[in-house]
Amino acid sequence: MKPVEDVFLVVDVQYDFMPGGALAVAHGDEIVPVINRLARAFSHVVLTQDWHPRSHVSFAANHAGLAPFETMTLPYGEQVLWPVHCVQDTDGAALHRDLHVPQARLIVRKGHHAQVDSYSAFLEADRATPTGLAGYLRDVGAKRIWLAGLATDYCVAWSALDARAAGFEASVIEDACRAIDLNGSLDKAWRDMRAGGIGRVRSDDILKDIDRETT
Ligand code: VGL
Ligand code: ZN
Repeated sequence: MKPVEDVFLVVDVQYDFMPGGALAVAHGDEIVPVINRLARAFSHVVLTQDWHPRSHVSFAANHAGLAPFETMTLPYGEQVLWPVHCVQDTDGAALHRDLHVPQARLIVRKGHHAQVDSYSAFLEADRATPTGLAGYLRDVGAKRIWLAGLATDYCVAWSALDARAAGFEASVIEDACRAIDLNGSLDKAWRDMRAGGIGRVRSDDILKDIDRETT
């Protein structure tokens, strides 16, 4: 078991990001059993949930003449326009039913402000509005954040970079993530994360330590 200073941050394991979902991430469902296995190594788990009002500024449908995956400039910068996804209290916004992490003690819902997106679990896209997660993690004495979930190149990468900026060590468990990969976004995300001092590990690296302890 990892010490209590280690927090497993499981990002956006929601139906709309699964194959067949509104903003499907290829093979997104394959990470669910990997995350369930990894969760055994952590006493402290936090989940995130993308959670938008239907009027959300990131939805192409809310901008006449623009289509999903085009971009537009908003007051806080460039915004990719997405298909309508993870609308508050819809089935698509629900966490995958096969995700079994009973000890998870906090679910951070993000993207709830209609005019601001939030890929990051820490800071909204205006780069100014905190979600409260950094304060929570500091309060509970967290030091290292281990990230998994969807999508590698958006919500996972932004959360990892912001975890680091907030003063935590951060590592992404690459086989417990899947990417959207829009216009080279996945390569860029890994480059940015490497430059930002984010670790890149595989689930086996974590699980073999655990198995050694229990055998
Ligand atoms: C995400 C795009 C829009 C994600 C969320 O979870 O990576 N990507 N909203
Ligand atoms: Zn979203």
